[in-house]
Amino acid sequence: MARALIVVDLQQDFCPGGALAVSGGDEIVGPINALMDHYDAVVLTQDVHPRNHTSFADNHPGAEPHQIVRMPYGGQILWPVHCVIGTPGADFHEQLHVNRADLILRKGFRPEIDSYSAFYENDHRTSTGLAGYLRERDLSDLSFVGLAHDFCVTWSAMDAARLGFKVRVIEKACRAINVNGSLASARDGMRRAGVELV
Ligand code: VGL
Ligand code: ZN
Repeated sequence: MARALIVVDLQQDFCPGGALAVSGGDEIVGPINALMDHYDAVVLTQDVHPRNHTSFADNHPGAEPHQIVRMPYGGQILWPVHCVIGTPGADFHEQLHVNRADLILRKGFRPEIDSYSAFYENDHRTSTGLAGYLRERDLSDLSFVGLAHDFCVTWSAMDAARLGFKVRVIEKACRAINVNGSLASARDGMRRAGVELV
């Protein structure tokens, strides 16, 4: 049984100065680089959206960011335009040790559906293929870090637990968006799903 560090969405747009900046997002880059030495594998996830993505408030006339709309796959929070494919905002933080990655997994590239989790798009059905990759490499012990704690980190960790992986979230190497109590309910959900918070 081997151990993987999964670094979620440590990209320019989620760091201070970015389009969907998470407070203190840049503070975790150094600690995450240091953690990489202690794992058998490093996976980076990258949130990438086409400009016409359905999660952008801009693409819903009259809508504002953080508003919830109904999609065929369920409720969807609308976000500011962020991580548009081919723009600097979609790039990783410039200090992140990207060359240490075994795998860079992109998600959110389909215009009609968002993907918070690194395992499934927001319909909870469309697979990204990550579980298969990890299983084939016998990477069954997973530690999650990155952005945002209460969205992409949480959804990824909960899916991983449901899929039978051993899952830990290293909270000091995460930062949250925290809209409408989202961090508290995220931590609650993770504990109930059997995710270890350290
Ligand atoms: C994320 C909102 C929209 C995240 C991505 O990485 O947590 N949050 N897209
Ligand atoms: Zn996104």
